[in-house]
Amino acid sequence: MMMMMMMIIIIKSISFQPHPALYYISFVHTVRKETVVNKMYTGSMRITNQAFLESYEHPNSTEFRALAAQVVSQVRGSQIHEGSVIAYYYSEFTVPVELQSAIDNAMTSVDRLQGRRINMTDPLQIVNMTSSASNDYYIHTSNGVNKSLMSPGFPDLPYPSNTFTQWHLRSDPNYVIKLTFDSFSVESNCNNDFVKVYDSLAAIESFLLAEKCGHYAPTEPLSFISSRNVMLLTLVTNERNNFPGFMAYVTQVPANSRACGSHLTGLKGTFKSPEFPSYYPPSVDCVWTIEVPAGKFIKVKFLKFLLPNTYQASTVCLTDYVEIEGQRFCGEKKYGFVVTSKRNQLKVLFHSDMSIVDRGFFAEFEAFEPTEPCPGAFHCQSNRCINVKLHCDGWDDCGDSSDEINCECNATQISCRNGLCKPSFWKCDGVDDCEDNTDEENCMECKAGEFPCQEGKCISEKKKCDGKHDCGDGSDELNCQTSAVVLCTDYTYKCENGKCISKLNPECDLVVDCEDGSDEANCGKRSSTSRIVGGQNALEGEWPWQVSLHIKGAGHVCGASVISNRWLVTAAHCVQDDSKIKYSQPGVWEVYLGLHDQTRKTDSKWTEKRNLKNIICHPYYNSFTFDNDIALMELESPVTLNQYITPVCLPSVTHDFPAGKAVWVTGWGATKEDGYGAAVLQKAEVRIINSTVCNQLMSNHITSQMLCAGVLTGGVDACQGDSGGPLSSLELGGRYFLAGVVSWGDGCARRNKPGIYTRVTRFRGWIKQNTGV
Ligand code: 4AZ
Repeated sequence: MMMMMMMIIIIKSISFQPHPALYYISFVHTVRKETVVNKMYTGSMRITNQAFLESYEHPNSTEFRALAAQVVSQVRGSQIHEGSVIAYYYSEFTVPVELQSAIDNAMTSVDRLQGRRINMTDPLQIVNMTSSASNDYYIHTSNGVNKSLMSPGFPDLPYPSNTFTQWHLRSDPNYVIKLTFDSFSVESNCNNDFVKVYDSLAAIESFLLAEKCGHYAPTEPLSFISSRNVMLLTLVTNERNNFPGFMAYVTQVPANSRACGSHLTGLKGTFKSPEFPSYYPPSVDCVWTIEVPAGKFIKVKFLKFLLPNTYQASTVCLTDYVEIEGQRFCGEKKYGFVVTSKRNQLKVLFHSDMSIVDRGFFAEFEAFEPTEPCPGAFHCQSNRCINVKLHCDGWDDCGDSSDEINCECNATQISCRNGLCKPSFWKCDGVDDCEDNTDEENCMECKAGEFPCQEGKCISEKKKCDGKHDCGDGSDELNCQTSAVVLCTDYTYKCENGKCISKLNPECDLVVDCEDGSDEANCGKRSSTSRIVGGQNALEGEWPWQVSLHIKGAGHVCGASVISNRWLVTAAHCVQDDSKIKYSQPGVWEVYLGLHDQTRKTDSKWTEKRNLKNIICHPYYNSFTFDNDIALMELESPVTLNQYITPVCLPSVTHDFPAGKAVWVTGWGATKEDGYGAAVLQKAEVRIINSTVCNQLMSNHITSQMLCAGVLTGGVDACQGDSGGPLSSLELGGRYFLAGVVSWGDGCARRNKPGIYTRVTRFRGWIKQNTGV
């Protein structure tokens, strides 16, 4: 496969002063605005006889410079001639006003060169050369003035294809610029569309503060501060997948507000990097001196820590770091860390260099008695203090497993060979919990020549896949490659002609198993290639069966899944009346299909809003036990199915979603227990959990109409607002099936507390009866 990578070459530019502030001053004094004008042009060319080298990512590398020089000389000599490197160029001319149209004509003629015959003797074979004037906006902010800027077309239209737009931002002298994004939604692949923020007035990579793409929820602040009175924002887009874009505002803040650090005293306190949780400014040095009462020691807990580690291969932190007693910390520390000092004074330094910034850190300090580093708690080797109950409970709570070594396992635990103890119900669950596989050994306790049934019985190997249910639990007829026509039972798949086949999950697996082909008919598939708690932003069009159910005038309440152009599946508990709202009445709802971002429900061109004609709640829904938590919704008028609105496949009654299988839960629900809903659709990968194990974990509340899925270590789950939404399972044949409907749980993302879903296979007949789907 041919890789197409990009590089940005500045072909001609006015001479930059090395210091951005000086550059700005010289710009103001040397350019006589009334007689000359700056013209910027951007474009791309494909060089077909060069392989893309890693070093082309780095404009300072010898290879980049050599190729750039070659491109410049060849382009200047008009020797444009066929692909593995795409070079984006950026040309700037300072020309007298009267020559403006002449330069436009000259740059347009560059495009015509692409039609020229390729001269095989040219060192670089260049094709597809395009150029267009870059869109440049110049914004000068002053005291008390918020200036807003938007990507082209925002908020009514997606940003255009193949654009290069620059916003040159300036503030008054002795002020710095603060750029804050209110809304940000750009294609998630930064190789295609991207936004860059520079601490300079021109796109000079050594002043690059950040390159951004994807989506940012309003709960994730995105703002940047310059080191001087200039900043540059650029937007580069390619020909495909145009997204809503962004809106931001620019303000100026006094340059001295960048001062940071302080003297901290007392028994405990907190401190953070400048602007945390937003991005810290470049080129700052902060010092915090912590002093606790004499005789006590200091512990500093970094609860959040996000610093770039630009030189990944390097063990030393060279660019941005926190330094304590000569030790430097950088990079992203997902679980935080603790530093202790055996003195009552401690100096914490924070350094950011001139480029690439991140969100920084948030830390707590506290004094402790030298004899008691963790009063009343267990002291980890990592210096963390944890609740004593977590010691030897099978979970790594210290972050370095020091709470799980040298433990004596109790009766409810497995003794792993490596000395760890793990809960017994993790034995033989298909996951190596011991990390030395002890818990997954000797799981098949049948004799040679015998087949172990799922529920423990052993039968002769010969009886497997013979079309008869010898195990009694159907497991001997699962995973059979053949599709013999057999007697219809609870475990067989029924073709539309009434005949039954023995093969497991035959529908939509790209193999015709039924004589009438009915197992391969009516399959939905998403065409996109491309919170849930612990999830991440979904890509636009990634889950095109996801629906947002709104109560008119109140907003998002529940999720649902598209199963045809007029029917949705949701949870019965979403449509139960309460004293204020008649949730069971179609008239109170409005539903959004093809929605990605809740804040853009009215202006996204891929979103369809519908009223409801009918709601069918399962007649046996039990509001105490949540048994049969499923309902159907009929749209008032059908929707046109497309890339953003596609039905999910419905699994047959016998479709098996085995324990351990990775599946996806999606929704706009709370991103933490008792938290707020997400603006952008969230997705999280969870695993199907064995029902017996789940029933033990959920105090015997799991019925056979429920399916459990989650991550038992905690941190990833569906939550309030995700209810009714899909649990999607990718099956053989590349299609997603609706394994579950988000139903209930004990809180959200708690450990050993899986999410509980309605088991859709149990309702296949009921859905067909009521909808015809
Ligand atoms: C809810 O209230 C809810 N953790 C949905 C799912 C879960 C918990 C609560 C599962 O809609």
